[in-house]
Amino acid sequence: MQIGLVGLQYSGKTTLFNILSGKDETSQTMNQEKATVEVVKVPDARLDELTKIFNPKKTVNATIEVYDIPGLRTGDDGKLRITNAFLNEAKNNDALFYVVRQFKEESVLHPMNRIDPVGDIEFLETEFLFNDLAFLENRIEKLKKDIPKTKDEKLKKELPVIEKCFAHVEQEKPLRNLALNEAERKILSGYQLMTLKPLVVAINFDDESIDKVDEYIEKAKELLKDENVKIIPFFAKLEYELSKLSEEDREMFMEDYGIKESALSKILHASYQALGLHSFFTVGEDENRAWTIKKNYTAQDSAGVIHTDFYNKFIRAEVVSYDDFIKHGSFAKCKEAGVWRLEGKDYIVQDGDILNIRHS
Ligand SMILES: Nc1nc2c(ncn2[C@@H]2O[C@H](COP(=O)(O)OP(=O)(O)OP(=O)(O)O)[C@@H](O)[C@H]2O)c(=O)[nH]1
Ligand SMILES: [Mg+2]
Repeated sequence: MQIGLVGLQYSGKTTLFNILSGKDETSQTMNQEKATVEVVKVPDARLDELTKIFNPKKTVNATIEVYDIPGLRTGDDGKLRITNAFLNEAKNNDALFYVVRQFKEESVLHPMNRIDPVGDIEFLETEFLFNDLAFLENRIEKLKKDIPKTKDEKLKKELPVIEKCFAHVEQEKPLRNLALNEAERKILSGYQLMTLKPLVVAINFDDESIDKVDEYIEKAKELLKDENVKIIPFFAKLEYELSKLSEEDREMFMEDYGIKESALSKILHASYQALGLHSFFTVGEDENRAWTIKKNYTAQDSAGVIHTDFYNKFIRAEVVSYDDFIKHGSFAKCKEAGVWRLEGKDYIVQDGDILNIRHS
């Protein structure tokens, strides 16, 4: 799974990226031209607990790939707009994170000379809408030209879907708010439409503005009018400083500043939520591991995430929920208590299930 940090120049993306990856500021490349990627471990207290119990040779956390994409900057004509290089980097991600700037710092330029996080969100939304609109318009034109000349039923099926999207985007509404069925989503899946991607908005505050957080979040919500978009505040500079402290000191300072959850944890939770993801576990002497799956994955789909062979040769899944396991302490006790189950291929795996796949 890949998430991309996008925004205007100097909004704090690389600073945030360095917090996520635990990197030092010295490795931060200013004025970088290309996106940088980091594989970030997803912390999971439940997995840590299972490791204490099983003491395996290896514990493997779920991971998420974070792309730090260079921000939009003004061109030679003094105008700020999206470039193809930027779009190509942004398009490859499963979800987008808008990183916008509230922090005030005279020594750090803003490409539009303003501190207006909600205005910056609006700018990004408008640019992406415009981009999708142009793509959809071209696609409709092409389909209308090609359909009379071909027997390809696929093209005929595609046209109404593209037209439906076009009508929506034309009203300046992002595609993530449009109701689409599975077949329609499949048709669109290859096109990497920007406003169809799940979105999280991260506002970068300075520590003097902690009391203004709610106000800005309300304004951003009003602008986006979308229940599905999570808006999270973070404090890049402050949290970067804190990330260098010992865990104990960090927790103390976070409490002092009224920061309840670290940027890392907030971002990972928001990504899971935006993408409709959760985790299941496998345990054993050799390895304990957390696996990331979509919330609607069946036992067989989940087996396939471990290994394609497990999908093809799936027989049954042995299932115990994490809570039941902790309550009873061992698989044998779970069996006695009747909470150890054998489930078939269509069982919908729940967050925290401990699975053992039986296969031929
Ligand atoms: N005072 C203050 N400075 C910050 C904050 N966040 C970032 N900065 C500074 O702003 C400058 C730009 O931050 P970056 O994280 O490099 O910004 P970016 O979004 O990666 O910029 P581009 O990659 O050029 O798009 C750096 O000098 C940071 O130290 C903040 O919360 N407060
Ligand atoms: Mg950067």
